[in-house]
Amino acid sequence: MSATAELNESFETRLVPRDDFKIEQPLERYDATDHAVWAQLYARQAALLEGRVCDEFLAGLAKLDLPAQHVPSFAALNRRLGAATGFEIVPVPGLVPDRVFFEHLANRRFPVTWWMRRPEQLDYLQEPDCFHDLFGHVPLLIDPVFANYIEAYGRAALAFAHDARALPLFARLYWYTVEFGLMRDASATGGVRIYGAGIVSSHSETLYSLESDSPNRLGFALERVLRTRYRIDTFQKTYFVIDDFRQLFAIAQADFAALIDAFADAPALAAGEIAPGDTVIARGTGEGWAHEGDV
Ligand code: HBI
Ligand code: FE
Repeated sequence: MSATAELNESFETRLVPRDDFKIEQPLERYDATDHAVWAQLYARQAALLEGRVCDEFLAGLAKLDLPAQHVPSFAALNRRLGAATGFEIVPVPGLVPDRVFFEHLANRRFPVTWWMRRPEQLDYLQEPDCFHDLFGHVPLLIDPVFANYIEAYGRAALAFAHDARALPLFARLYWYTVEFGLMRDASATGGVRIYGAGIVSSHSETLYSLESDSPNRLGFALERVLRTRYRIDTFQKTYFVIDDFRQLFAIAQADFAALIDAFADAPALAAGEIAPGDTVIARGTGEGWAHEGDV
């Protein structure tokens, strides 16, 4: 084998995932476009989030000291994250199998996709990229109560990883909290702030989730959320609003065996539906909603 081929091979093997899908972050693979996309997204979200995102996120962002101008080195962030809550960023090639994902969370490891979206995907992409995973998720892992929720969620989901009926329920809980959650805040315009990473990492959904008349905003109720389908291709039709992160941590201590037995085989609610017993903070107009396509 030539020296070049050998070099290429050792380079490529670092991107081949192990059983836990962990790779090494290939820092030298980021080009000027990747860094420019990071810088553009970072500047746009940092300017937008003040007054719109929960205080814990901004505190975490400051403590993490994310670089504004270039894609961060995960190793540098891990020193600050580890010191705060013992969480560790694990570089991965992209979406990982559910069981692998839950195993990481249960052990206070958070999988972060290494690659950056292209400039033509600034506003929208369906799969997680490095900006979504890092900017969206990692600042809250600095918060001790939220970090405990993520671990507890991972443990609970892992305990039912053998039960195919359980997965849709755990996926809905993750979706409507970690990805698209809102939090009450009497001091905020409209009385709520964002905390879900799918919103925090999206300019347009930040504005839509807080300011649009279209979506429902409902008080969080665990049994309700476990029964509610969601959208992966458009803005959410419904957002669930928590009081604070202590409420989330308490939710993760629920009797999931009983909840799975009660709800796994029951018909689910459509993403935009309002049901008897809901705490309606805002009833959405439904304007612009696609009718088909709930997951
Ligand atoms: N993998 N990298 C990555 N990120 C996720 O958010 C993710 C995943 N694999 C599975 C998964 N999420 C789902 O199991 C949860 O959303 C429930
Ligand atoms: Fe995410």
